[in-house]
Amino acid sequence: MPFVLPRLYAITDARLSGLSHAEQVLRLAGGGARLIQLREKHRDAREFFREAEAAFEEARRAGVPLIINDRVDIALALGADGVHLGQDDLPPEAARRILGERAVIGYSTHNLEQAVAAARLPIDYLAIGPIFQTSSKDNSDPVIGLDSLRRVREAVPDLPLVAIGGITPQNAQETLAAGADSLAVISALLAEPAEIEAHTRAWSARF
Ligand code: TZP
Ligand code: MG
Repeated sequence: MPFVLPRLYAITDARLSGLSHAEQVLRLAGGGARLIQLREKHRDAREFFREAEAAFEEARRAGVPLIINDRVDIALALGADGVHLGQDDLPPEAARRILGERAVIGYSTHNLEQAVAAARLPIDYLAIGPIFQTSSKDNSDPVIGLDSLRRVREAVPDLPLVAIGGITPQNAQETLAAGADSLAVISALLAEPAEIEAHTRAWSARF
């Protein structure tokens, strides 16, 4: 599936939503999400793989690319569209060797220095954050704010840039104006499970 980084990048959270990853994908895709990441921090590999299989089926049915957080092995086993890696995961060069040229590899950074270093890596997009306060990540790095986002944009002009952390409909526009190509969002989409589709539709229509 050709990779396009859309304005909204939806990320699943089974604890927050109380829903399976498959059900979240169904609702997010139903609301018009064009890129979804499965993020699972509490289940073991066996359980996550089973869930990811079902979620991948829903994503394929909806024609939405699916990225797996952390787990290169699960991304490979599923044939998912790619993987999203952090500073403590397998290095992007190793993931590229495993997954091949066509896989999408995203990489999280948390400050200017990391972002500049990441520009030399074999990645398809760079994520930077948390931009604002977030409660969706345990042991979150310090909030960097919009000024840092602007500095990262200037220092790394050529890589697609995803902003993450505390992004809401209220601060989305200024985050895009500060240089983000895409907004990665968990709680503003998932915190009210019955409204996931409606909230996603509202975001998709607005941005
Ligand atoms: N990485 C940096 S902040 C964050 C991650 C995974 C959580 C973003 O979630 P929310 O609820 O959109 O702030
Ligand atoms: Mg990670």
